[in-house]
Amino acid sequence: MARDEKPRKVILVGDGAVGSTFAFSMVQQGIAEELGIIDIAKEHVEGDAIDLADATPWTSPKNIYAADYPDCKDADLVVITAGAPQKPGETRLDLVNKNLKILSSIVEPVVESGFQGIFLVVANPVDILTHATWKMSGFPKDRVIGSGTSLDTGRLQKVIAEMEHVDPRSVNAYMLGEHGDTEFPAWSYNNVGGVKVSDWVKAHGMDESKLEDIHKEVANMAYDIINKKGATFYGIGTASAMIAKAILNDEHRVLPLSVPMDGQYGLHDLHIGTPAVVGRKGLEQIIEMPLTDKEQELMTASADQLKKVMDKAFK
Ligand code: 6V0
Repeated sequence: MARDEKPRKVILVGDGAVGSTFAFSMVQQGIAEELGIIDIAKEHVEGDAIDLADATPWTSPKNIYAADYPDCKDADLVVITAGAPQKPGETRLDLVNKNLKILSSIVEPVVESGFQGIFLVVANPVDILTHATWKMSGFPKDRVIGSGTSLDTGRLQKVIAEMEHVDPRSVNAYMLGEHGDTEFPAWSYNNVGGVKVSDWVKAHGMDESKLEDIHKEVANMAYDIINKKGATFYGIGTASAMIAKAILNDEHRVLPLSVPMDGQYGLHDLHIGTPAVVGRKGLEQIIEMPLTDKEQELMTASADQLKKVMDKAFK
């Protein structure tokens, strides 16, 4: 950052497992000069802010502090990770009522502060909470973004990379749809070096069921982790720091995010996971991937599932 530039300021709301991992990832990567943290567990935040600041002598100078809602006024980004996490056996959609309540207690005071920046929603069910944040805030659509299928896409890239023995960063692949049980891989696109994963699988003597196995493994990974250790946070903490960096550094990066549908895939009035371009102004472009008929059916089914839960929750 040049000396005369405004420091990049982030307010994190929710200092639990996901929030504190996000904060640590931000500190380690030197993303943002100022990080304020809000949580109902105020003393915990005070301790965490000091603990995080203890990492800065080996990373980069950063102003980290326990914040309050008026501090959001001149923030560039408010990241919401506050909310109940899944318990073993619970789906993300099961969290909707509890987390909508928590969300409204956050969005209102953030907006009241005069906040003019961008909301990044991470708490679950992320697609519905992102839509609700947009509605509650009255913000334009380009200033409310959800982490969408970022984590799931990373998981998919990792599984394909292990199978093909390549670096995950060389895997071009997306999970699309709801960040949840109805998400699906875009097999008609997913490729390594231009060779479709579906063709690679065939060329290596496997049939279509291999693709199904990968889909299931990715979709069930969160359940597997939650059953074993009670929560997932390293993956999403790192992925959401990457999204924050793309926004704050005006990267115009294409990421699989929860964004508003306005006719894309024939969908309206909901947020769902698809590739989108983000930068300093927030959401710059929504990319509608060309889908096969089968993939379009999966996207429609994923949206229908979200709509069903939303209709009940927003009544
Ligand atoms: P956690 O460890 O229980 O942390 C939640 C935090 O929120 C706690 O510190 C609470 O004190 C705080 N909190 C609760 N109510 C409020 C409030 N009204 N105002 C401010 N703070 C509040 O949960 P964890 O960090 O594990 O998960 C947080 C959310 O992230 C959950 O909804 C998860 O389901 C979700 N995840 C989202 C992922 C994604 O890919 N988008 C991935 C994993 C988890």
